[in-house]
Amino acid sequence: MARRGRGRFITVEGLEGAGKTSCLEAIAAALRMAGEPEPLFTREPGGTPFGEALRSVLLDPQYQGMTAEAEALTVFAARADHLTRVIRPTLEAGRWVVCDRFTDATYAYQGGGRGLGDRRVAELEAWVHGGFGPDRTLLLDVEPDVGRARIATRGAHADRFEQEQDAFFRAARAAYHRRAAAEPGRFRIVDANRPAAEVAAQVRHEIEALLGHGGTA
Ligand code: T5A
Repeated sequence: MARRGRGRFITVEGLEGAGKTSCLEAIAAALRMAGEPEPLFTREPGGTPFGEALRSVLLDPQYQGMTAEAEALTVFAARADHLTRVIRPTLEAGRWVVCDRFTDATYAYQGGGRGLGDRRVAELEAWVHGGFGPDRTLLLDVEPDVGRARIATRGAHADRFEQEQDAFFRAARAAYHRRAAAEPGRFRIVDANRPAAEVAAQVRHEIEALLGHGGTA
């Protein structure tokens, strides 16, 4: 039997409440319809026991005041473990990986929101994953107020990032837009201010289009 080629690496990005978690089911449905094996769904920060432990620290409001540098290094420490132990081996085995946030989130939140700038993030990116990156990134673009209102209906305590002010999220969103403009071949922007069914329909369409361009690499 012919060995399957490398799987595709899909990332989903956007601000809090954009609907990233909700859109994972739309991605799964599109792949199922196309007869692709179930992808590996994972997330950042997280995806390994070590990464999930660092996620708990990063989201914990008791660490309010963590420096931007410490935050970026912690995110990349989790990512190094995730890439080596989960993402790369899964792709090499021919399976798709769908990741809820990846390095574009570091450009948005630490580079933009915290003001660390692109250069520092790019240095860490070069060290941790070099030229490796997603095949397709779906940016669920939402107004910060719209996303915030959705999160508020959950009634859960705000995590360390959710406690940030509007200026932080506006800067993160602007950084996402710069990333998308710089790499139009990789990014697809989905207007996530619309009703969930419309967002899911566009997400399915984007995955079908990707499959139409060769499916498994
Ligand atoms: N982070 C992460 C960094 O700072 N740097 C990094 O490098 C990385 C990788 C992770 C945090 O870490 C930071 C960013 C984050 O602050 P997280 O929990 O993974 O936190 O991310 P969140 O964005 O906080 O996840 P959320 O669950 O809050 O947002 P989602 O996943 O975008 O939204 P979702 O799908 O859970 O939906 C939220 C609610 O809105 C409803 C849903 O039903 C749900 O109730 N909803 C809609 N309602 C109306 N219309 C729509 N279109 C809707 N879509 C969803």
